[in-house]
Amino acid sequence: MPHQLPDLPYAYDALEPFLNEETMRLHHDKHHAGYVHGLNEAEEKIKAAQQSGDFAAIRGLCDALAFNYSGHLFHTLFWNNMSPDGGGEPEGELAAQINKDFGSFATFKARFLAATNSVQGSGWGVVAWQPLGAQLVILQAEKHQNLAQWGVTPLLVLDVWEHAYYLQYQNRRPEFTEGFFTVTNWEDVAACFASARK
Ligand code: MN3
Repeated sequence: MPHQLPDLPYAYDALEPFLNEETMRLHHDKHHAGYVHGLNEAEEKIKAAQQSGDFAAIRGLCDALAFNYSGHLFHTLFWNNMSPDGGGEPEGELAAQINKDFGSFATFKARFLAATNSVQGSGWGVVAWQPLGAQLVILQAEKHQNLAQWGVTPLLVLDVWEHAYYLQYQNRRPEFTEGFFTVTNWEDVAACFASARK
């Protein structure tokens, strides 16, 4: 079964004014769809190379696989991390973990924004659960796959590729990333957090 593009969990214009319909349509229907297509294509080519015994070809194909798989995963998470009913602050165990690892929600937010705003070129800000340290970690991803840590589970991701914001915000990345907190779906992040710790 090839990978499939999931529908957005809300209407294309549901996140306005933070993100307009045109940005969301292009981002989901063209960019995310492109990663799904690239992922399926890479998997097919790897399967064909395995069957023909051309193992030397697989090294290059794995670059495409890592890039497109990570792009598909992050976009799927990103759509669910936002909601027209989002915003505010996390509650419950997620809030307690944030306070434990970062001291306060304000410090967490400031660190996440600093990390995300300083991604070099195209990439993501990432909040992940790191099981070995039993802690939340703030990471950057360059492109989708670089700078990852093995074994961590991403819970919250913020896309700062220019396609995510340039139509509306041009070069004002910090305005876009600050606005993300008006739609953050903390219930979804908390559900991902609970699932990651099982
Ligand atoms: Mn994107």
